[in-house]
Amino acid sequence: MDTGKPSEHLESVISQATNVVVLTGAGISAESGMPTFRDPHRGLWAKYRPEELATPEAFRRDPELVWGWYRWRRELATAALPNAAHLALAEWESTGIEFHLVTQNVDGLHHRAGSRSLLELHGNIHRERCTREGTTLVRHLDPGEELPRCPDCGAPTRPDVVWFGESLDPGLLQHAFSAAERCELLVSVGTSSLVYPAAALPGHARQHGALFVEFNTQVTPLTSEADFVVRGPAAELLPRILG
Ligand code: BJW
Repeated sequence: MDTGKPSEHLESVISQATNVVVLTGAGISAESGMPTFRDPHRGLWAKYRPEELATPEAFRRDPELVWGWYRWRRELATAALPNAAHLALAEWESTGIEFHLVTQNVDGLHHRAGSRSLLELHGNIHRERCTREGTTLVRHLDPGEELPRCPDCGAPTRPDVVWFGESLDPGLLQHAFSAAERCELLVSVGTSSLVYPAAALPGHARQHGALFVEFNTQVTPLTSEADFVVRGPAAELLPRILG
């Protein structure tokens, strides 16, 4: 573990905290085999253009292409297993402290690890949403199937995720920011802290008096604001420090 700032008190800060918000990103699922977005070699955006796959315009232009990509990612997520970092967060929540897990991930691995106080800010890849009625559903999709359609009204469905330029669910966002205002410790894990509004959560918590801890393999734009930095793979270091 290489800590960018003094870390001798981190374990005691964590063990004494009674009101915690954890913000996670794709890095926490990396050791489950899920690709991150912005890794320069293996990241999704190194191989695919977000404008062609993760915007409402892209879906209007070519829904088959977008659905093909999401079906592939859905299969990856289904085959993946929660890793030691997902499990450590679920265990932390189970100690009974005031705990909110805010994730940008759509892979469903936190839920499968047992986390319950979970806010999925960018949606869930296992859900579809009717483009006409806005209703959501979870069902198996066969790989060769044509464009999925709503079983009630027949309109095309889309992945129930938040694309660039789309608003996040206002209720979820309000819940996350209000939890950040009240917490004494905000821990970010495996996010590049580039995508807003999620990236504003640590700053919001700090403005309201919280300490901020960052777990990441790399420096991010928020590293210099962190009270503690834990540099290295989350599945190894998070369980060790929460231990
Ligand atoms: C490890 C590790 C290991 C690796 N252990 N660590 C304010 C300012 C500037 C811009 C905006 C703003 N407000 C809105 C915007 C526009 C836009 C935005 O933020 N753009 C920026 C890129 C500049 N935001 C939006 O459009 C949002 N909507 C919105 O704000 O609506 C209102 C509005 C609209 C337009 C204008 C103004 C207001 C919506 C954002 C939706 C993001 N959608 C995606 C796809 C979701 C569906 C899907 O999965 O397919 O969400 S994009 C992608 O990025 C995905 C992620 O959730 C998100 C964040 O990525 P994340 O999780 O941080 O992953 P990476 O890959 O970036 O980072 C991984 C990190 O892990 C790295 O740091 C590694 O080092 C680390 N790591 N292995 C620990 N083992």
